[in-house]
Amino acid sequence: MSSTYDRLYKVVVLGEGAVGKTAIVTRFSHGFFRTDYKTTIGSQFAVKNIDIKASEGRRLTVKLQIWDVAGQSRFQILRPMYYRGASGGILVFDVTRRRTFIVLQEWLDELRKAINKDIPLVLVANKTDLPDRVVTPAEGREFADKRRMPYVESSAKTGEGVIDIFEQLGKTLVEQREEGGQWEVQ
Ligand code: G3D
Ligand code: MG
Repeated sequence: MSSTYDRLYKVVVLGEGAVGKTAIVTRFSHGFFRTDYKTTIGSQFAVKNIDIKASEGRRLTVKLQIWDVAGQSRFQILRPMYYRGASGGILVFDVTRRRTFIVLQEWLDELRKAINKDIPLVLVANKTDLPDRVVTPAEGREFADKRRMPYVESSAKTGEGVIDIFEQLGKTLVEQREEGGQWEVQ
């Protein structure tokens, strides 16, 4: 309770199994990439502070409580529980597997059904370091634009784009609040 921050937000990370959700959260919260972690069981969360530039040149310390929700279908029944109270989300697909892109809308539907409102989300095209990419940047961007979400390309392996994901989300969350939005947890 003693750590200092201006805002606290719960963030959920969504997307099919093996798209890189855990790798992104690990890279962001610990700054490294591991290949040996186990398939996320149920859920777990990481906490990390980021600095966000707010209006009038103010800087805010935003604490993100990031819930890495298990993507496998056998956890489907549990997921709505983890969505509860979320202020924002990160929706991840794997640029080398088209299926993970095609099912994005299902993830949005599941989230909306669980929390009954729209929350700020960032669309993440992950694994851009791999040579066998099949989903183009234009396709990803179009999906995001249609739903008015920021779009970020990332590689949890190289770290490229990872910080950007959370900064974009943090910025959107702060701006929503400044416009009288209702997404803040506390
Ligand atoms: P998930 O949490 O969405 O289920 P994970 O996905 O984070 O467990 O990642 C699934 C696999 O993809 C892991 O490989 C992980 O190392 C790999 N991965 C995640 N992000 C990237 C990335 O940006 N680039 C590359 N090349 N690989 C990535 P393993 O082999 O451990 O199953
Ligand atoms: Mg995982």
